[in-house]
Amino acid sequence: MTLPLTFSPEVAEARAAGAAIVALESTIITHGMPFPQNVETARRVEAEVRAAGAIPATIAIMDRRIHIGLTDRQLDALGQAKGVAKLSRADLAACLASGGTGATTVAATMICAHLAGIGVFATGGIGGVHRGAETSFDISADLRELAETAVSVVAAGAKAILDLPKTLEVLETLGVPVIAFGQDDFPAFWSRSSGLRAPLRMDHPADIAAAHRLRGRLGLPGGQLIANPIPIEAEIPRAEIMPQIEAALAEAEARGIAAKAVTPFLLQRIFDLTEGRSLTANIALVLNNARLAAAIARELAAPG
Ligand code: PSU
Repeated sequence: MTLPLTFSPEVAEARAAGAAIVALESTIITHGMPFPQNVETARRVEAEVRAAGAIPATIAIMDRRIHIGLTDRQLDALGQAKGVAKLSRADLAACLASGGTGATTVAATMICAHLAGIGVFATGGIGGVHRGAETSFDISADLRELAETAVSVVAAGAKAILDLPKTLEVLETLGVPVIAFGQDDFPAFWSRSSGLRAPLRMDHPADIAAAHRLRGRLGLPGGQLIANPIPIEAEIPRAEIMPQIEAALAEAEARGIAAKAVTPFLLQRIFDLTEGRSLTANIALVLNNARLAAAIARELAAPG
């Protein structure tokens, strides 16, 4: 049985030419940002990847196929669709089998990118260990995917709504390289610093690409988390956003929000509480991650 992959014309051409390709996820479009900013941002992210010399491949599930690269019309439709499934490792195949429409999280996008031979992927922030995980056991499947699937993920750290020390602990246990780009601290999504030191630091995309390749040669499974801090002019300092994060977390708990609904609920509430500032920052950090991912993809596409 052949893989149910459908490449957009642009991505098919890039593959044939051996060009640099950057995978992009779709949950950020369907569950992470409101319409129309979601579609506008997705388009800007794709344009940013192209401007940086690589080809974007936004990934989503439609009509029993894994789409690697979406046309403008598909992107627009996805951005306005209702009831789209938020897919991770557990439900990717079931969605394909039943013919549903699904957006891919970090975990599912890594799986699909790897099947398509794409080594690097840009997103906003990965999922991780939720606060209170010691009782809820809520740990994003994104972490285990990083341990298993050989894709380098460029993110502005893990989302600051999470328990970041525990997230770093789990990544260490799983043997995932966590590489801060250009600074010592692990970034905290809307803020440049989490107050925690990242286990590794790199300052050049070529080094990140070389480490990615070396892991493959050494037979080490899994990918790398490239933690790229939000640009200084766009950041919301930690002290400023923390009260809003706390308020949103308290509300989620009071309302009994659980499992897959937690992250989208918190992002929406923090958007309301910051009067849209969190979304402006989120857009800036995704664009910044797209640029770095394109630079890494170009290094990976170069002979070496
Ligand atoms: N980055 C963003 N916004 C998002 C996400 C990433 O800027 O909404 C999505 C990713 O798809 C990630 C998911 O995999 O949030 C994490 O969800 P959870 O905590 O339920 O695993």
